[in-house]
Amino acid sequence: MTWTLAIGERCYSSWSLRGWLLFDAFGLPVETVHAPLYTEDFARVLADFSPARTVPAAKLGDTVIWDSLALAEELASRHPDAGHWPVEPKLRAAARSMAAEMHSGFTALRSHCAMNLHTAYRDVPVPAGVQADLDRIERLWSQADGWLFGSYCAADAFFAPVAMRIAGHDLPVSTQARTYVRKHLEHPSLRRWAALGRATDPVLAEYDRDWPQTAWPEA
Ligand SMILES: N[C@@H](CCC(=O)N[C@@H](CS)C(=O)NCC(=O)O)C(=O)O
Repeated sequence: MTWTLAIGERCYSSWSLRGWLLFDAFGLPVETVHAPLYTEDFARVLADFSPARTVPAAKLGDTVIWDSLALAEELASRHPDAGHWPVEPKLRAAARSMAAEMHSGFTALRSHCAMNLHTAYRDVPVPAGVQADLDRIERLWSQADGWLFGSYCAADAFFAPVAMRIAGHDLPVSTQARTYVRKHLEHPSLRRWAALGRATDPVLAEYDRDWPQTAWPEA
């Protein structure tokens, strides 16, 4: 039996990207069903994933997981060798903390700079709240030597859409943070997700901004 994952539009749904990476980047098979954001079909698709009301929502038989952090933990429990968390307890605790902090925070950055894999912007203003979020992200990423904890883990999957926000808005970050963003741009799962999204997603006007547009950074 294979997991089914309800996702929104790949170019825009950052939580869907996290959920899908928790399968694809860890070698776990998953089938996707599309729940189109901002349409009546969204609720119709999610009716099969009750009581989920957001994407991602995962289903295996009559088991449903309707939150990305719960998905990370449940997949890690069910597939202990997949590598969702570092094995070393101190690193594992830090990785879980990072994923949880991302899951519950960075609201200024998230609301100012939506993930948009169709369109990249430049000369984006950086209000104080967004700068504070970037400062915190720099602090958390400062230990990264390659991926955050050596091998790609769930904390990296949680920060993948943050990296896409920084890349797609050309936000001012350190050279080290840029290197980490580039690792995400080059990750095979991320590249496949972005290519599929760009090929199949409509451009959603809700995500248009007045900032000057630029080419999406090449991986
Ligand atoms: N806490 C949830 C957040 C999921 C979420 O907010 N997903 C958005 C799409 S990126 C959604 O489904 N929005 C539709 C809605 O809220 O009606 C998680 O971690 O999975």
